[in-house]
Amino acid sequence: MNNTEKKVMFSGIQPSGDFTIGNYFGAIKNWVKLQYEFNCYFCIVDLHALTVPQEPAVLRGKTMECYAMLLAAGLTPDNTTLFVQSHVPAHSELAWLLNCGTYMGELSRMTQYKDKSVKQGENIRVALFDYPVLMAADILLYQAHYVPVGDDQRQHIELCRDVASRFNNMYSDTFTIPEGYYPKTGARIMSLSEPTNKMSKSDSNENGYISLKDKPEVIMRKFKRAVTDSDASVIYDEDKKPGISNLLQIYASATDSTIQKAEQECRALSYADLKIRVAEAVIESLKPIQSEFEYLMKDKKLLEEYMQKGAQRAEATAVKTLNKVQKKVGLILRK
Ligand code: AQP
Repeated sequence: MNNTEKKVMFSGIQPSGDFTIGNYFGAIKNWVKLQYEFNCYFCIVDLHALTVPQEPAVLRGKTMECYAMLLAAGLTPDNTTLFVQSHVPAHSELAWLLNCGTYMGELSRMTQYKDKSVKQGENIRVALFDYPVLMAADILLYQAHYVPVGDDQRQHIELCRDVASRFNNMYSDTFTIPEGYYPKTGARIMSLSEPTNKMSKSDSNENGYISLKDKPEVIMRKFKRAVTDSDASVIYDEDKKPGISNLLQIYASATDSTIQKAEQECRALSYADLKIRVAEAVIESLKPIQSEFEYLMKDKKLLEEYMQKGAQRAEATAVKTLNKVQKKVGLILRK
């Protein structure tokens, strides 16, 4: 099947830190499989990262590293349009036009905004409130049928569908109405130090997450410190034993197995041995990615070339959609 016959898929990932095994087992590993089945647009969403304060030089560095990491994890420019969001200005332009048709009330209901704004204290950025509209623009520009996301993004996908349908009804069919794609094998990985919270790359406690760049000795040390419980049985029970359940989930993901099998295999282990077993599996599964990442990071020119080609390919599609929208709302297209 060639790309034009495949359904379109879009997803983005923020360069707000080093990718964690949460990002990898929960999203990136699936993207690598999906790139053969769908016409995929995957994107480093640097504009979304700016919704919270960033150090400019750090953001630039992380954007380059995240791009290299996606290639190292197995996305290939032949099968995926892999690009940086800010390289395609149509994202910001469509976001503005969609803003003109989105209601304050709709955005106020977004739970992620409510959660994240609490962490930001007094000076909450307008962009944090408006983030779901930019996300809608990201998706709609490519006429995406599917958006692989975690459960936490369900509400944002619904908003995107509402905004797109409203536009279609007001002006005539313009946007494909996308659907969330929730892969069965997608794992939700929790923090090692607070296993009731999701593992996050911007966690201020670096013992909470395993970065894809962590060296084997660091991975081992972090797992040895992982919070468990005062019991001694290796049983999967998310409510009563979140720490142990998380370790079993990570082990299952790293060994391409199921939680049931992981539980059977590890049942007789002490907590200390379980931590070592999980750490070794993670170290092993990250080895090829880490060596490919190191290799790619030595050739910035090649990375920039990939970025440029990815952006050109993305832009060719994005501009078509943007121009349609501009015409429909009454703007004169520049000749
Ligand atoms: N802990 C996780 N378990 C499973 N999946 C996860 N994802 C993130 N964390 C986990 C999935 O990774 C994709 C990209 O996420 P993102 O970087 O755009 O934003 P996020 O979900 O906010 O990820 P982080 O790591 O928690 O970033 P920060 O700390 O910057 O907020 C998504 O598909 C997500 O579900």
